Amino acid sequence: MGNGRSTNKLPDDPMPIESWRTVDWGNKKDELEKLKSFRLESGTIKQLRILLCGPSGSGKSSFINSVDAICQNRITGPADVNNGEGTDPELALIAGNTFTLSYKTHQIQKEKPGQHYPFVFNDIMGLERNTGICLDDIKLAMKGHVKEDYKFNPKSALDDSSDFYNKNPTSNDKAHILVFVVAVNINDVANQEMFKKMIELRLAARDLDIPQIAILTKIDEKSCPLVKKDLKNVYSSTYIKKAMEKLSNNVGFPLNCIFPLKTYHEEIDMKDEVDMLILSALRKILHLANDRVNATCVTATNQRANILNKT
Ligand SMILES: Nc1nc2c(ncn2[C@@H]2O[C@H](COP(=O)(O)OP(=O)(O)OP(=O)(O)O)[C@@H](O)[C@H]2O)c(=O)[nH]1
Ligand SMILES: [Mg+2]
Repeated sequence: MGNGRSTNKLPDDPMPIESWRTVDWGNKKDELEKLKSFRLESGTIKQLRILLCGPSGSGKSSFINSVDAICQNRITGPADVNNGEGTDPELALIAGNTFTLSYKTHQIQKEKPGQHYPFVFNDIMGLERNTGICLDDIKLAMKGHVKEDYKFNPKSALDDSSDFYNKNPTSNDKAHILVFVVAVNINDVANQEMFKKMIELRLAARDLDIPQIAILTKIDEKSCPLVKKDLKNVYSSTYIKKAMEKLSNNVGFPLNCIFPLKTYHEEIDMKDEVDMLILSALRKILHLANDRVNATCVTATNQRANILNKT
């Protein structure tokens, strides 16, 4: 009491702590090699589908662009990103402050045109406190019912009579992992409504047997001076640790499923430390998704074998 701070406000990063997670900062070449050699073990799907969700302006589209940039070794921009400052008032009336309006699949090109990594990202409209994407639309996207270019309507979810409704989704259309993209300062502006939406989505993903992970973006913002000065301080920062713990406590992600990073949103050149944080999050995303797909295949094969044995 008496210091004038809101209870949700995180402290300014006063005392660095001992680094509590290891990042091999000099190991980018190896990380990239591992990514290039990543293959799907299961023969049943063509690619892993990574569905991104999270508050509007949290950096979903920027994350996709950053993965693409790392894979191309140059700054690229397949997904449209908005400068959060100047949202068109007309657009804000329709969709709040969210910039991405449609369901888009982004492939990531390998060295040669026509060759792609065995994973895709799905970018969607952002969550907003009172408007933004309907949660039911995200659930439909998880199940593979949403077709490419569907324009989200914050007032009502996709109807099964729409041309954009995929009535018979295959295992390729379904999401294989749900990635929550959350800006580090969500805890400063914490609103229970947003956390409630994220919890509902986590539970829906759990019920569909889709693993979930969170990435904490914008760790370079001025609220975190230690990390702004040097990204390598990320796991020595009290501010980042507390932000991760609050996200974990409020939405339920285990700490080892939360990855702090910054995206390429202002740079014109690549930086190894930016790449390393993104690559370590991506490695976890791919392994979690791939492991779950493999486990599902084994279960399905066993079930088929049981049925055959009984007949
Ligand atoms: N400081 C900082 N800014 C970022 C970072 N990532 C994204 N931004 C900025 O945040 C704003 C929103 O980024 P987007 O990638 O469009 O966010 P989004 O989640 O796709 O937003 P919607 O499509 O509106 O839901 C842009 O101005 C970005 O430049 C980051 O890691 N650090
Ligand atoms: Mg976007």
